[in-house]
Amino acid sequence: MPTVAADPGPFTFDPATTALLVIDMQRDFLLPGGFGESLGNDVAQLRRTIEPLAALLAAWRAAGLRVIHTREGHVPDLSDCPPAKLRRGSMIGQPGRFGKILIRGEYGHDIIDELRPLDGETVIDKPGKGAFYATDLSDALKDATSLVVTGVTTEVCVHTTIREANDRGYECLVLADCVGSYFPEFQRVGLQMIAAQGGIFGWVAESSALIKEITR
Ligand code: TIU
Repeated sequence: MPTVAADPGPFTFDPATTALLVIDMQRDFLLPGGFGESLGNDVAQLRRTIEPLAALLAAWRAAGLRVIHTREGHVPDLSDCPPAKLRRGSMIGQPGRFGKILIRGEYGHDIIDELRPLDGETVIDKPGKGAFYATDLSDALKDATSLVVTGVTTEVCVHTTIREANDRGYECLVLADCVGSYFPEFQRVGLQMIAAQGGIFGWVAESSALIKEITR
């Protein structure tokens, strides 16, 4: 079985029961001039994940392995958005440069062109930060026992999803160069939190270490 050099130790996985999760690589979070940037965030901090993630996706697909994409967003009438989220999420549902912000069907809600899902790949639409809450992700994962976790943002949707996955019994490998935060400090500490205490939430590795194992 492939074994990846990782922190806090080697991560061994069975490719047949491992899925690659690509979390919320949406235009609203990543495009210059979009929602994320309009909140004062530096989208370059997220955009550095695009190239390594595209390379990983190419290798993962070439190996015939499973890919699941997620998108954070809400139905147009916002009936799936808790009022508390709406109050603090301020701009959700408001018109933005790329359509209504975080609303399903809008241009900005969809995944960036560089990482467009292929036909047959599952796309999970989620109303929350975690990908398991109010979605059918558990069913979509079928017999998977391990997850390779990528996407944005490290301390928000990636962390929430990893924590949910842990409580459901999945082993998680998080790829440091394929997850991004608007805040460099949160990126650093967010990754440390995953591997601390002997891997309290999972393992952290670079994508090159995983690619090496799946292209042997
Ligand atoms: N996908 C995700 O992380 N949603 C967020 O709202 N992230 C922020 O960092 N704001």
